[in-house]
Amino acid sequence: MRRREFLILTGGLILTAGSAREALAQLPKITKKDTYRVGFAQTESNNPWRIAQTKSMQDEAKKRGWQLVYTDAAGSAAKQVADVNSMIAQKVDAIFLAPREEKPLIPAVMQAKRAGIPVILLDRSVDPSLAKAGEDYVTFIGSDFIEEGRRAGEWLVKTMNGKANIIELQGTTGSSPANDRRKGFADFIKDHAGMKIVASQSGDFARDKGRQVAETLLQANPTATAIYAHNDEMAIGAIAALEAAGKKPGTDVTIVSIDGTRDALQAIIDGKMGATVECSPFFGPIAFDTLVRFGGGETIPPKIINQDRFFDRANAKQFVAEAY
Ligand code: GYE
Repeated sequence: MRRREFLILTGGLILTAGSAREALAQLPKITKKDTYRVGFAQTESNNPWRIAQTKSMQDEAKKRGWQLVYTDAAGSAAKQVADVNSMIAQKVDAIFLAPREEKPLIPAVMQAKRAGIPVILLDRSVDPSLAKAGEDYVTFIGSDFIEEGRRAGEWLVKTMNGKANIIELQGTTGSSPANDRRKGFADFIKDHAGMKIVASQSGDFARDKGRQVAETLLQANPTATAIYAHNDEMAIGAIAALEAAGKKPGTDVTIVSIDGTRDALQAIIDGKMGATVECSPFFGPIAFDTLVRFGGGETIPPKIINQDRFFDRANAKQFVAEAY
């Protein structure tokens, strides 16, 4: 009896041993084929960035004659887990996953692994202590979000001469870009005593949520002189909130954000926004190329980092027409 209890306890409680065992099992392989049937599990479709990303994946599938099984989790991590499970049931060759949040998508990654289906993470990552590239999933392809936050901070310090009361609009709580953009920015400004984050709250990467949160935070912090938004959609929402409050965006309050959407570049041209760090949504070519290389037996590095540009008054006009 005692012995049984001990076994149950070890099996149930020592999670680290369980995950270590899982990590030892091999990354699923795929055989080399001319065309693949792949899944793309999108997080949501409520902003131009997501729409551009989906189109890039669909265009690339079409160009190569691959079949794309597409799902849209509509902003729900639980639905995204179910979407991945349905792709597993359909026995796709591989799954491209844009995990909405870092922890809730871990079971989806592990289930695909157990089913022998390789997963490539696109644009967002998962908690690195719970799943590893090269063991549980093939690789992460996307931008360096800490660097994005650092670049936004660097621009703001320079533009505000080291003195600003900052409202931060965070992205989706628990998502890797929100965590890392926050960290990169905070780490950079901490050496500048005049740069203070007076309020910081999530606007869920969405325009209208960003507008609502900015409205509340501006009311509570009338001395704010800058807004750092984790994406352009929330920055555009903040512009609306400032205008509704009778303030001049770009003059009374300086705005910096991340992505490089057409609306953001236009807002820069109009003088309402200061700058945006590019975060490319065009994953199709690199995603499909990486899978082909993996299928051909190549060892894929744990991270494939996109090279991004920076848009401000100096170049927004030049790039607005090609923006999404
Ligand atoms: O910045 C944002 C989107 O995960 C990098 O998610 C992506 C971010 C992007 O909703 O606009």
